[in-house]
Amino acid sequence: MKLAVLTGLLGLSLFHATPKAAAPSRVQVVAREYSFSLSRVRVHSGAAVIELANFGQDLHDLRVQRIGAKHIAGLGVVPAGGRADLTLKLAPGRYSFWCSVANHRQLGMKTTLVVTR
Ligand SMILES: [Cu+2]
Repeated sequence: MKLAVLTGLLGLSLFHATPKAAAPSRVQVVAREYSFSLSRVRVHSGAAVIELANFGQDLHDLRVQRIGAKHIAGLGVVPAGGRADLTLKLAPGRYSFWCSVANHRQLGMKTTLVVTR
């Protein structure tokens, strides 16, 4: 019983010690044939919502990889005129963004986002 009370108090104090989470950064990626343009090229680390907006006429998708890391995050194909959101927790670094449909990356659908502390 005493332990439960202590744990409860500890939980409460930890909860109060946690700073209020900042609103996620938002970055829009506009896809066209064949380019990717970012609404901003630099964001602070932490939660981010990446929106892929397909302003083109073909299907496009989004792949995101921190340069030097193995993991690749992404969104499936978005049709012409469509949008989709990808929520990520970004660590400081440089991130490659590209479209993995056919040879779109080679055609120019790629860009880089810089994440600062
Ligand atoms: Cu594409």
